[in-house]
Amino acid sequence: MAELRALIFDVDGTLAETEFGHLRAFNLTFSDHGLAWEWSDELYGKLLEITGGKERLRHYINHYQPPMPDVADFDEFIAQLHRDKTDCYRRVLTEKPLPLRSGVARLLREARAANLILAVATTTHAENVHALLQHSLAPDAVEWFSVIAAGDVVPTKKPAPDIYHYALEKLGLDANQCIAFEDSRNGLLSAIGAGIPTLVTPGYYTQQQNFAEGLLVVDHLGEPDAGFKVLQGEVGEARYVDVALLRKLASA
Ligand code: XBP
Ligand code: MG
Repeated sequence: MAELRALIFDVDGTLAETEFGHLRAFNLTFSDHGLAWEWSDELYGKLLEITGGKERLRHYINHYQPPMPDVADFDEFIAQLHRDKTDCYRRVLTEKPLPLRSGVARLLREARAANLILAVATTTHAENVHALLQHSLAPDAVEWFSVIAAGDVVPTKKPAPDIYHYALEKLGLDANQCIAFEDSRNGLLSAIGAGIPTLVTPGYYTQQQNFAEGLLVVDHLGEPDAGFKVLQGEVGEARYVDVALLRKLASA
């Protein structure tokens, strides 16, 4: 690998367990629209196979055939539901900020201090990323990131590599100058599809998935006083993910 220049982060499940907030926002929106739909935690775990909120709604309607209102324009129905869900999700994040996962804030601060470039590559809407960064990290945290590649800027969502190709192009870097951070198989496939070595921190909905292609798999990034558990890969003496470990992994 070349010299490490940038860290590219997935958002949902990687920076925080945001899917709890997304699920709440979907269900509140269904209820606001008078829809007798309620996604359980178990069903949501299955629906997460489909990345992207609009795509997930469409899949749910097509495969689970819930009671449907009379809609003149199906695409517009999905689009409106999703716009309202995005507004609701941002309210959820603002009213009760979600905690970031262990080690995330520390590593982002260390990476900035070490002059590594920070970027985001996510399936979710950019406004959702901004809300999470502002409320859960720091008021100016959006500015910490040189590139926020999000949502519908590419035609095909993860596991397609498009969003990572887009981020690399905006960064002006090669894949081997970066490390990606993901929590799901779909995310891992997307990042490695673009050639980017990927560190995986599986989360609540993704811990049973296969991460064989990961550069390193740990239960979380960890803190000096609460280290990670290594699930796959070699870390030497390291007990948490820091810039030194990332540089070592990058040069191996
Ligand atoms: C995250 C997702 C997202 C969110 C919903 O996948 O699948 O779709 O659940 O986001 P990843 P939107 O972490 O792999 O990017 O409703 O804003 O689409
Ligand atoms: Mg994710």
